[in-house]
Amino acid sequence: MADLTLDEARKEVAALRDKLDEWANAYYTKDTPEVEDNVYDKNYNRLVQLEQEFPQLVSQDSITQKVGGQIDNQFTKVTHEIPMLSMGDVFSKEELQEFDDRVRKQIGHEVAYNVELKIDGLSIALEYTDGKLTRASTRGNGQVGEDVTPNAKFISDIPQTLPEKLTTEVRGECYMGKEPFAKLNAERDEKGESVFANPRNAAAGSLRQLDASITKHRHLSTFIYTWVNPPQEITSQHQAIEKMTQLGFHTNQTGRRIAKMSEIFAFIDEYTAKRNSLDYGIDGIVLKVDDLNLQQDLGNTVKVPRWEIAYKFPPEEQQTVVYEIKWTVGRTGVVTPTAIMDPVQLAGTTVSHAVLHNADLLRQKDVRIGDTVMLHKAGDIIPEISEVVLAKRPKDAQPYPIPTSCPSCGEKLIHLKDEVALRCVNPSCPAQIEEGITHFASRPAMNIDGLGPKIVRQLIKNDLVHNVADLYHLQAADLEKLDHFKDKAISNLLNAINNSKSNSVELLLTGLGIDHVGAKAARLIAQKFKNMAKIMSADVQEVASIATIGMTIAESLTTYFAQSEVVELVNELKTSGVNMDYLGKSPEAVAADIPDNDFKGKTVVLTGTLAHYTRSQFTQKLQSLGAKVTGSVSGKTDYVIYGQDAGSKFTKAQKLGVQLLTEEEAIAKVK
Ligand code: 3B8
Repeated sequence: MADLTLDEARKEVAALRDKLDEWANAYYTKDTPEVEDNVYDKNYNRLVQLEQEFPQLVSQDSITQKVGGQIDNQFTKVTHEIPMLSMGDVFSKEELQEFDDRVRKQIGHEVAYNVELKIDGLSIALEYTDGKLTRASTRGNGQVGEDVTPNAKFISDIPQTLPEKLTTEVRGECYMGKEPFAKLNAERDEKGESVFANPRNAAAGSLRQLDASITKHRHLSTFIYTWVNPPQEITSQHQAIEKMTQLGFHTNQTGRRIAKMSEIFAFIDEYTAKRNSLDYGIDGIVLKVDDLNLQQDLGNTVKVPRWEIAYKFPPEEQQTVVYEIKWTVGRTGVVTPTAIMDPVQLAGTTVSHAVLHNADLLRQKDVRIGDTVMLHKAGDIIPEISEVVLAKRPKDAQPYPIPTSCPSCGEKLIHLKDEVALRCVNPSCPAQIEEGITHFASRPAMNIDGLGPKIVRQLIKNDLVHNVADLYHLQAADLEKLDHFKDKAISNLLNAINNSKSNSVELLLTGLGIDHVGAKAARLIAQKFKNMAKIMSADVQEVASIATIGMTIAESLTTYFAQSEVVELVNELKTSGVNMDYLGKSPEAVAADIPDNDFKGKTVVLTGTLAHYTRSQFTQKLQSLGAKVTGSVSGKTDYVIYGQDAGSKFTKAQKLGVQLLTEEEAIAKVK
């Protein structure tokens, strides 16, 4: 950064402030965040860093000079006699160590901290007069908040009266648990209403309702963590928590008084791992100097207390540079952009590609070639670009053009009905045919060894195949036309194609590449109907009556087979000798062959990240032992096997009393 000129810094600061103001406004007053928290934090910290480096750029209206968010003028205002500060935060253990170094230096000796979970909600202040709840308010901008007293009356864990006639104020976090959050969003989605991006926003949107009866139905909770004016005999944070608990406040019981930094780091590791299995969201750990007198000695800066700090969990994100945007045509003609980037390590894997899903998203995120982008993993798995780092955009970067014609066949691209997807609807588009045939030959489908994308491309280019049925007409003389394709390779491929004729029908069904009908659905359908003729004449209801098959699959299947070209294609395959019957062994017959073991006949669910096997390896192993591996936990589940970062399935298993096994315990049983 030292190499930035003042002029460059001024530009970057202005851009950061614009962006942060907009995001903060969306976050605080509309309760609809536009970016992930970590993106906001990164940008905010960058602005702080620049303002430190270039103090002449600090201005009163910079977001760094305000506390918290904007206040909304629809609510009655509440002035906080004692400001509601926010916390300073750090993002690494090193910075946490530096915080402890500063504290010890200022105090002159070792100190003990009360270590608490950082609940992901919004701050709330509760004032009691003679033991009665008289006012509840939000933080607002720290000085002035909003009066939410009527709303607080509908939060069941907030005591309306205290067992002692105290006139006092406590503060804490108002949050929505993961389950009520999921339920609320499901209901909203069903009604066609917008869903909340995260529990924090759902909590804010539910508390800050002018019509308090809405709050009543939202299942909010609180964790109270600060006693603003405790009685004399309370001398530490942990005592304050204990006494507030006795007074009937809902407090978080995971807090611990710890003096050693090594133990604090262990606490962090413990909750980094347990984070997903808690019933409520946390985004870090809070360290508070436990002794209230020492807290006073340390005091506050203008913005944050000096005696406490928040350690935020590491955002699993990375910066990298986009050097190409590639458009690919899928099996169904959908044309999608993929950003190709300098490879980076991200949450355990090397990532160089990020699918942008559709042209709209590319336009919205305005990703340009040469741009530096922030990458994270959606759902912990799929690499996704969170945003472009505008400060690093090359001066000559141009908005990326959205193609109007198919990159493969050149036909005009269209939007079907109300789809966002761009589509090539040319049925003879080579890219679509190539994808379709490659899929047909792939391992989960007809499993034709040696028929990968390269060979398929050549077959199409040489006009040897136009659809999957043509594969079965190929002769040795045809294959001689392919590059570097000699006798041995030719006979191997012809053999593989010939062998595929005797596959059980579910593989053919998978290979046809019907929307939504993957290998699993195909197997279930084939098991039920036994042969292709019956599958083709099945009606929607019959298909949907299969357990775990829904209307989407059923409708897709029946619509597909209603097309005359499809009927023709299947007939052609049949004439070529492709098997049309279900040959699978019955599950009972398969099970009878398996020797007794702990998993035979059991229903098992895998969750979290496994350390020793991939999900599919472990699933195969369990299936080979006669277990049924399913995706969701219910009363019928016998075991839940969990790895790192197990989430809602783990919690549900605990609730239902399903036996939980660590990956290691499960492996021990398998051996
Ligand atoms: C002082 C103490 C702010 C906070 C605080 O779980 C202050 O203690 C604060 F100025 O915001 N989100 C917590 C949490 C938040 C705060 C806190 N303690 N456990 C939280």
